Amino acid sequence: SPAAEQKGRTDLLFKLMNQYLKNDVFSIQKSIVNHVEYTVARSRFKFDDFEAYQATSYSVRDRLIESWNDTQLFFKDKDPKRIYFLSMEFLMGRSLLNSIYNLGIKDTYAEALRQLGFDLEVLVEQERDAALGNGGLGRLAACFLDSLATLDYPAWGYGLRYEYGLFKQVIKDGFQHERPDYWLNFGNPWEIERVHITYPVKFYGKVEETMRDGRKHFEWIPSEMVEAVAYDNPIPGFDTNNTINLRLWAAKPSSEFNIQSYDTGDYVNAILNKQHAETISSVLYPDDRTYQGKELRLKQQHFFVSASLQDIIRRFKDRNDNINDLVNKVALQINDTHPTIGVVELMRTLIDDEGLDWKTAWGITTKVFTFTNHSVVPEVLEKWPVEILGNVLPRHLQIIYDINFLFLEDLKKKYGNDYDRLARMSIIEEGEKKSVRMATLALVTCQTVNGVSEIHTDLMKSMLFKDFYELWPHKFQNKTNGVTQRRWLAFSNPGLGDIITKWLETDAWMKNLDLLSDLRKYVDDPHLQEEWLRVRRQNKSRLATYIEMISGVKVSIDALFDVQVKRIHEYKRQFLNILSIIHRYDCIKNISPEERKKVVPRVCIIGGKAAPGYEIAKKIIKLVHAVGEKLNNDPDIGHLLKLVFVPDYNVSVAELVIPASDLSQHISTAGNEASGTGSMKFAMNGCLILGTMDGANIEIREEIGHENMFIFGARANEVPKLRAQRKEFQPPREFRRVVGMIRNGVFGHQEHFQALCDTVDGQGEDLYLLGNDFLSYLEAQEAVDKAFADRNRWAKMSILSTAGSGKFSSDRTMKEYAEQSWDIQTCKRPL
Ligand code: B1N
Repeated sequence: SPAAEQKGRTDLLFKLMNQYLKNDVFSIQKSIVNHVEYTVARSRFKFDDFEAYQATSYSVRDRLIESWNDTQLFFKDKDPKRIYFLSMEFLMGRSLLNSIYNLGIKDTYAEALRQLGFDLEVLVEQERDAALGNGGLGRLAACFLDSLATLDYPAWGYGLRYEYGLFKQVIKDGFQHERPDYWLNFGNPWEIERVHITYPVKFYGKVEETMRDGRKHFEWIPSEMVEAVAYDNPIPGFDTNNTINLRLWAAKPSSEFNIQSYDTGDYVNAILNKQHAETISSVLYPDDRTYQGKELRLKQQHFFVSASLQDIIRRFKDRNDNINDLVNKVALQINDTHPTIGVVELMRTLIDDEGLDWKTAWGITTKVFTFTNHSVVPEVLEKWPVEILGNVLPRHLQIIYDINFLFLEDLKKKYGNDYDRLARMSIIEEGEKKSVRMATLALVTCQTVNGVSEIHTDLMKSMLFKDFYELWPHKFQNKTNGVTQRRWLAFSNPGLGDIITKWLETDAWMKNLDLLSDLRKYVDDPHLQEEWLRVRRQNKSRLATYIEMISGVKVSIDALFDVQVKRIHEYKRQFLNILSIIHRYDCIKNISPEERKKVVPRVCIIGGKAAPGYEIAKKIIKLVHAVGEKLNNDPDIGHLLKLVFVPDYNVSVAELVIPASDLSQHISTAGNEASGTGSMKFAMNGCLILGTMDGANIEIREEIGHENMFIFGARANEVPKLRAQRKEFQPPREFRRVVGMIRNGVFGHQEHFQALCDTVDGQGEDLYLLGNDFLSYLEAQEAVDKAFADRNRWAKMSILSTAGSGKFSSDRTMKEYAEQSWDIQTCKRPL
């Protein structure tokens, strides 16, 4: 009978695979060697490091798939309310080490490989970074996924599978050049292509109005259709059986659409025309924080949210019949405004495809979405020209107009004819070129909006979105960012991790970072201080080797490693850092050999990418090289001061640099950095912070103690006034002197730097107040020298930095979102 046959088959399947893959050394070796033969197709008797990396990764992937499958089955069975994290960027970095650590099989893999004649540490270096993000925003999304998996939340990430991630930075002659990031060229073992999970995504065309059941009905007839194909990236949690999913969409030509174009006789051209569909997911836009209005970017946004929503609704319908239950089963988080068109797409789906009336659709949509804002200044808020939006997404523009009409009607009831206010709050910005304000659209349609640090949220309420805060105070929340301590402390700084575990007598801090505060008890213990400094020295020595390799500059590990690594931007003030380095150089040059003996030696390290079109940022990179060239080769200076630029700063380079830094700089003009997350990684690793009262620095200072940080500069509330008085401001003599040195060609290449100097000493310029903050910056630098000269004091401050960084775990951030924004519960798979 069919039933018996079925049972027979089930029994057979159980027999074939009745347990998980084994994780003893021999089983792991077997699976690696099998992959050498059958996946990589090399001989088990002869394979190189890269092939060993590939085979190792495939064997880890097998284990990830087991866990992924079972977790997804468990979620499906329990059908809890799920959180979907929509983001244009996920800056994942490498996966191998992170995966085996999280799965708890790192040591066994290391041993298995050692016996086979390979060094895990070497293999790990073979992996290309997945750089599907620009910086903080993308890396935040990646840290969030790690925490969501670790905390057992029923979560998925959704994004784009860019063929080219963030450009590779190549330095020639001190200038940045951009090269494509061919990260997929040698295959990607960490993704699973789902050839059958595809959705059509529509573009362009027109909207037809008809009557249906006595109601107006709108039908969007697109003129372009592109297929979205799913690629799943398993995200294992740490110390849990849960593995969640990051689903990334790639664009493929639609197989259904436009079939008739083949019948015109021009078969070859019909195919070539379809090829351009794939360009939608081909490249990540580098962030230059100026709104560019590129049509392809809008298409990327719509492409990924439309595919994601179709996928989410399909999954919802597997288990639910009533679309109104969506609000109980689905939470949609939008990472900045980039996925905001998804709100409109959901309205469109509910009304046009599901046949709901406006009110019902609105009721659902406005309950499922929550929005995180990541910017402080209004100039960078995303807007789309009505013309472009209406052309690419005609039905969406209609819906946006309808939303805006109803919203403004409501506002009029409240504010009467306060037209200034209505114009400010309208989703549509009037003017020569009308445009859609995406942040306003998100504010009007989302259940909550949050900032990413306390000061940022305060500024959102009092400046950026003041009108909206007055209207809907209950919508506003703060969620201070965090980072995952697994990747950023435990795995990238195992030496320090071991010390922490030893002194706390537990490794529970890996899941509960608040425990770090117990280190305070031992801060004066000379043994702890000794061990602490020893590991930090080892890390510095690793970095020194790397620096010599990339730049040829030999640096002393006794020197203070002073680091500023982040995207290059005027508001982040790398230029201020360079000016103080020049000042230091100038001082050393002008003192006696006797006095020089008292100077605390420094290695200044700067790294980061400039957006390809951001000329001033590119000049800053050139200046770092020019100044470095001069002082690294000055025999008067010797080891007292070095300046090196770390090229192509990315997640992997960060993992090397952060554990080896003594001091890190987060010196944005107050009121400009929404949060900053690099600072949290440095603090966790026992690196001291030199910073302004901006973004998360303020909260870090609260946690670590002001006496353990070096804070300087104007406060956010003083900045507007100082800016207004720029014309009258006379920068201090010291400032004028160092800028003058650049202008006068002390570092050569004069012609390149005039425009850069103009930004700080031109009449009424210096928007970022470098001149205003210069003296207090120099004072803070002096305080740094003094503290570093006292070994014990520095050790103590370093330990207290780590001890005070418990709050900055992304686990804490994710719990806050889960409880205050998404209203979701954990869903932990038993083994
Ligand atoms: O988001 C990070 C914050 O820690 C940083 O302070 C903030 O600058 C960063 C357009 C952005 N804000 N906006 C972006 C990225 C790409 C793009 O195309 C804007 N990134 C941030 C995490 O909260």
